[in-house]
Amino acid sequence: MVSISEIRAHNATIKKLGSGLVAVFVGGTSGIGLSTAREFTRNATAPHIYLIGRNESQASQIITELRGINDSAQVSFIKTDVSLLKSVDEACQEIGKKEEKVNLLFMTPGVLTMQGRTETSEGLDRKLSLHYYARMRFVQDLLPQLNVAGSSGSLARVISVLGPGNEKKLVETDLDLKTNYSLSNAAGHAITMNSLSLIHFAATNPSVSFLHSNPGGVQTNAARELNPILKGITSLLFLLLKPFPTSSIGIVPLSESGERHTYAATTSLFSPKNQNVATTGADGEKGSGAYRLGFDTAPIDSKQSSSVLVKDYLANGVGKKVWEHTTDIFNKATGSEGK
Ligand SMILES: *[C@@H]1O[C@H](CO)[C@@H](O)[C@H](O)[C@H]1NC(C)=O
Ligand SMILES: *[C@@H]1O[C@H](CO)[C@@H](O)[C@H](O)[C@H]1NC(C)=O
Ligand SMILES: *[C@@H]1O[C@H](CO)[C@@H](O)[C@H](O)[C@H]1NC(C)=O
Ligand SMILES: CC(=O)N[C@H]1CO[C@H](CO)[C@@H](O)[C@@H]1O
Repeated sequence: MVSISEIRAHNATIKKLGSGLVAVFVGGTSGIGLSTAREFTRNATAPHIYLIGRNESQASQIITELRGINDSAQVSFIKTDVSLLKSVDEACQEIGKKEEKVNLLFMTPGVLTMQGRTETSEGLDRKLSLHYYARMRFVQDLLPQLNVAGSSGSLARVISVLGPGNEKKLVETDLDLKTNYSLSNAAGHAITMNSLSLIHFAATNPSVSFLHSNPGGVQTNAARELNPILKGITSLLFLLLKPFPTSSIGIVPLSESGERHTYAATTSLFSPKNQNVATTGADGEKGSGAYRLGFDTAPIDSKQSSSVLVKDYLANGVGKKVWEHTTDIFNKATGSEGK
């Protein structure tokens, strides 16, 4: 467990990373994305913040708020539905026109829905796309800019906030769950494939680090797409759990989650050169900067069953198979492998 005092002490030193850090927040107009954007803006000097999401009126309030927090910040909003890979490409092209380097790609888009498989116009389940395919497309598209940052010795980091520690066995013959769809399969596939593909990216981009972070139980409005009864139950559950210390049950208040993720986004502890097998918990590849973090902002134990599963999948070629599948999906949806 990284203590909150340690986290705050570190966050007060972010200005040492230099002025003009470029940070892209996908899903940054609500929940953990917004909370992290706030804390990052508070402590960075003249950062360029990009918020990518759908809600323009919400975004304009947030831009005003972030500029109020630090008027040296440049804040831009790119309005798009990121469940479509073609829209991801367009958003990244827009960023690429303005920025030579990207220091941080922070991804939280998602929905908490009880609906079954719901296809986008590109033939992907919307939830699986938001949780996995679209996120990996952002990474792929912004790799040139991330590598410019990393190879000059600056911060270069990707964080996908989902659920390491909860990796599950994959239906290997149906990775995009065309026929084997269930909510539990969709959750498991998104989580396991995030871990495997981030490790894949880390192995081929040695100056960039790739973090898969489990936020623990954080109350966000991802429940907005749930039906009212479930929404009530979710709220009640959070209310009941509130009195317990966060360390015992993994419930992290939203603002603290922002502080924790700002720390994860900027600490040198998770830079590629500090990587070793013991701290990643799953990545057998020495020299790559892939990390799976628990709700306490510490790497997940390598002996945990989920870590063992990831390690086995890497050793048995399943990681490679998942990446080939992902590239195939990219090609079908966009007609190109990306930059
Ligand atoms: C940075 O972060 C620390 C801890 O979260 C906070 O106390 C401080 O006011 C922030 N702002 C600046 C400009 O450092
Ligand atoms: C967009 O944001 C505004 C302001 O926060 C909110 O009132 C509205 O419900 C949001 N719209 C959607 C579709 O989420
Ligand atoms: C996946 O779906 C196919 C076809 O519906 C079925 O035959 C198979 O048993 C399922 N596999 C798993 C692992 O559930
Ligand atoms: C941490 C940091 O750089 N904060 C800045 C926020 O904006 C004001 C006004 O431009 C700067 O003076 C601060 O340094």
